[in-house]
Order: sequence, then C-alpha cells, then structure tokens
Amino acid sequence: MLYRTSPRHEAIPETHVPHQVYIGIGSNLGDRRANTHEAMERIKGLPATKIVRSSSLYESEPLGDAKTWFVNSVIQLETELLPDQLLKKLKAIEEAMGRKRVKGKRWGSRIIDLDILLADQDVIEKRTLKVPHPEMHKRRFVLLPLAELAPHVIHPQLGQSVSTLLATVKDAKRVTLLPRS
Ligand code: A4P
Ligand code: MG
Repeated sequence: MLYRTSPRHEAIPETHVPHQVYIGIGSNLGDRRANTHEAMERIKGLPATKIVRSSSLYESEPLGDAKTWFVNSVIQLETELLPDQLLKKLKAIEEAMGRKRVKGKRWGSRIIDLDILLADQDVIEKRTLKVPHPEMHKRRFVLLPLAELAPHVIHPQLGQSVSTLLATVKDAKRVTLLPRS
C-alpha cells in the first residue's frame, strides 16, 4: 500500500485515481449492432475497468476503402490500465472477435475496430499509440457520439471542446441515429 503525507503529517492511503478514457467503436461487417454489444461486454470484463456510459449507436457512411456503412458509438471508461496496456487489451478483443487486418488496405472493412480517442488530458505520440486519436476531430461519426457523453471535454492539442469541434467539422459524410431495436 502506498501512503502520502497529509498537511497534518498523518499517513493516509494513496487513492487510485482512475483514468477517464473515451473509446470509439466501429463495425461494418456481419451483425454490426451485435458486434458492438459484444465488444462492450468484453471491455466490461477487463481488469480494473468499468464502462461509465455509452452513447447511442449511429449508422455512418464509410470513409476510405470500406463499402458498407458502419455502426459507430463511443463509450466512456474509468480504468486503472495505462493507455498502452489498454491498447493491447483492445487489440486482443479485436482479434478474439475475428478481425482480420488486410495488408495494404487503409480504413477497410472490419468486424470491430476499437480506437482510443481521449485518455484524460494526455498527449501520446508513439508510433504504436497516438492520443488523442489523430483523426477524431475530422470525423462526424466520432464527434457526434462523443458529444453525447463529453460535450465540454477539451481536445488537449486543439484547445477546443468536443461540441465546438462537432459544430465546425467539415466532414460531409452522413451519420444518422440508429433506432433502438
Ligand atoms: N494506433 C495508434 N493510435 C491508436 C489509438 N489512439 N487507438 C495504432 C487505437 N489504435 C491506435 O490500427 C492501426 C494501428 O494504429 C494499431 O496497430 C495501433 O497500434 P488498426 O485498428 O490496426 O487499423 P485501422 O483501424 O484500419 O487503421 P486506423 O488508421 O486506426 O483507421 P481508423 O482511424 O481506425 O479508421 N468510416 C466510418 N463511417 N466509420 C468508421 O468507424 N473507421 C475507419 C478506420 C475508416 N472509415 C470509417 C470508420
Ligand atoms: Mg483502428
């Protein structure tokens, strides 16, 4: 157990402050709604992690090489996993769900895609992990569900709120609310 010292010098246990993380979920193959829910269930099962809230599901016109429309959503997590550890777990979930990466195809079709959008106010610039997600502010299919959960959260590199980014995004691809089934 870690201890820190209070101003009055008595030792008090170090509290774990969980990381606030937003994950973008996308699926455009198979039963897209079921894939989305399965991914959420698997994320719920990760160690020291809970889903605080999830957005509505949206149907979105594909951006890039994919042909069929996506179902997109965003979830808010509280987790004690570090971003690198979380990325590994998310990739393992993608693989367990049967996602195949097609070499040379950028932004192709996929059963499930799990992207870390924001992690606290961290800026991470590694080859394997970039946070905030480098494309998030250009994509209506990310900003619309994210704005349901975090309209006032500031993009740490752009210094603008999610709702401002949504109001000014130039993305003309269509995104519509998917009716609850
Ligand atoms: N990586 C780096 N930063 C991150 C991060 N913040 N979160 C690395 C997750 N991964 C991150 O990703 C490639 C590598 O990015 C990973 O190995 C990881 O180390 P990937 O999932 O293998 O490949 P990808 O998803 O095809 O590539 P990319 O560039 O991540 O694509 P995106 O940005 O995920 O976009 N259209 C609609 N309508 N809706 C969509 O959801 N999604 C995409 C994929 C394209 N078009 C879409 C949608
Ligand atoms: Mg991805």
